[in-house]
Amino acid sequence: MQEEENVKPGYTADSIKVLEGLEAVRKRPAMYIGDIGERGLHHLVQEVVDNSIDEALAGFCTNIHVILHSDGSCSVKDDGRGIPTGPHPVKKISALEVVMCTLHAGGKFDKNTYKVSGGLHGVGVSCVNALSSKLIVTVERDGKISQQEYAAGDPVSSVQVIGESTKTGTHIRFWPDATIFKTLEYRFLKVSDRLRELAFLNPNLTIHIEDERDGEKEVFAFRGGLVDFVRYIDANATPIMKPFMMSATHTSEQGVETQVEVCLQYNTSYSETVLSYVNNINTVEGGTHVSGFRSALTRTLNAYATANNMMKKDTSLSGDDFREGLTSVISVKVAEPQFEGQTKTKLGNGEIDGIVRSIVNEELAKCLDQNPGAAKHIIEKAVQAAEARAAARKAKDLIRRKNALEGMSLPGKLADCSLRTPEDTEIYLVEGDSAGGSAKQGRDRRFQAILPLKGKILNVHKARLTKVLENEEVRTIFTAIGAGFGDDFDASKARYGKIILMADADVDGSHIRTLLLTLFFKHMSELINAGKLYIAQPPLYKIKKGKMEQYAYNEEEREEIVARIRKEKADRKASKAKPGEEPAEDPLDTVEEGASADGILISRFKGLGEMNPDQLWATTMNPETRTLLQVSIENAAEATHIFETLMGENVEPRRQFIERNAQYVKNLDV
Ligand code: 0RA
Repeated sequence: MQEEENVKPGYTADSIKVLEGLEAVRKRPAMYIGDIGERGLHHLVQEVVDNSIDEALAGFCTNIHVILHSDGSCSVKDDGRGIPTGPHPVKKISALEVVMCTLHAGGKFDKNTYKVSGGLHGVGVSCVNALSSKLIVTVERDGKISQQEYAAGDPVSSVQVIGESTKTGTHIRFWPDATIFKTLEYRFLKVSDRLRELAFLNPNLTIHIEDERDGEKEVFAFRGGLVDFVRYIDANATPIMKPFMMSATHTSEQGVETQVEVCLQYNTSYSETVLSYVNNINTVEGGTHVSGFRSALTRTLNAYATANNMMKKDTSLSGDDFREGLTSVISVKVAEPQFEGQTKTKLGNGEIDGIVRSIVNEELAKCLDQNPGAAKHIIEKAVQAAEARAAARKAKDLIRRKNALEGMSLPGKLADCSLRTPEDTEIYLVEGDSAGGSAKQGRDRRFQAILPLKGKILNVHKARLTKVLENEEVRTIFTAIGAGFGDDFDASKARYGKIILMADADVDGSHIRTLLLTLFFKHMSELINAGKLYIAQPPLYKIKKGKMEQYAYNEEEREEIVARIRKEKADRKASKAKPGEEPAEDPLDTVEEGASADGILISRFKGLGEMNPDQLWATTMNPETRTLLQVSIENAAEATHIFETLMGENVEPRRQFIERNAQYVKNLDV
């Protein structure tokens, strides 16, 4: 602990500053962890796990145990070196207390041991402490077991030695503060998806997760690293080769190391999946590591094809030709990553482009030479892609020309809104002509546009871009949104601020929703990342009692409403039961046909078409009263795996997936 940049001398003055620091986190939590909803809550686990991962990256930790406890707390235990517990040279108090109670003190005492560290989260475990009503840290180190407890970031006691141990490690258990978070409920899948991803990216680690609430458990250990990752993503694809694994470490003249790992595989599909990571963070917006990989891929494959006389003379294959059916994972460990872009998930370091490019050029050439069979399949596939692309260009030109001819004409069946400012407007993609009709009548035409879709749209997962663009329904969607397609797609050109998918709550509806989600995920993911894609939530039930009509969006709400009506009725009875007086007619007394004994009629909405325009407006379209689900890609790796399972070629894994996840995808039928 030589560095003092985080801990300035002067005990009294500094301890005041420390207090201020954590107070600031409690005052403005969103500034540190993004938000105070479900995302922020999960960010806390992420932050503690990241610290353990840092220990693993430094080479000292191989096991991490995460437990979601029944009392709402969460614990993370690792077998790293343990947070130092001795007295801090300057502050005199235990270093453990400094780490836990000082903003950004984290693991930065000893910079040299941390070659890399997760850059995006990295707010420090002290933030987790500040936002927990209670936190207990237990450290095994130097033969002792030490422990300290905190409340809202303040120590409740000094560091206590509670026993002896020959092991080392850190165990942090925290209780998220109910006065800060809007929800305290952890979601097993959300935590485990991220832990699985971390286990793929760090092959020496074994990560355990256990949910004490229902006993669910998982152990993630992928000694094959990125090779296992690529196989997982492509679990339901049909590969045309074994994965190519490339890895090397670059050392600069100043001795700064950059570790590059890339794994790729081609399958029989036409779509591309590239997942990229910098220091274990998913770089959704790509960056210099991805561009370096792309240029190396194009260059090396072209060079190989030319050298082996696999192409016509004087032709060359483009980058796009090598993207069809490609699944790849790029993981780099960078000493000082610069994150850019809208969501700070784009790597900006210029030097990484060249580093990745030269490593992939060299390593890929080796893979190709050692696997001539696979190389042949790749080149053949790219040649086919080039031919298809030439055809696609014609189809695209056709649409462009058509658009130009008809003066950028919009689809005939689009009922557009009158406002022209995208940020104020929304478009509903509505399943079926009859629901489309109701929506057109029920909408507020100033800012709501309606595009009715008829029947099932193309499964874009199985089709090549040419086919996608030939599909009338899909083309209509692209045209109405107006942000272009393929390489020319630009989310900022979208004609509407919100794109809302509205489909029935039945089997057909969920099929259409899945097809539409696939289309957006594969071809308009920028719109999802910009938070512009939504799913409308029509009610499931209508509860009728006399002249009163109410809507429920789930079973729980339905029961609440029924209970309330019964109570109101009972109250009314009690208040008006004056002796000798004939009771006035209670609107709640009229008995409906098909109603239960107490006159409450519950009907289940089967489709949007069952609602008249006013009902549709009141329940599903009026911004004042509706609920919209915002679509987000929380975990790109998992999303890809799931889409592959749901939309891919093989039926059996899809059946297995639906069976296993029946509780989560109740309405999903594909
Ligand atoms: C500060 C310094 C050192 C390690 C750590 C913190 C550390 C923090 C966490 C949080 C969770 N698990 C952790 N493991 C370690 C370096 C210690 C040394 O030099 O021995």
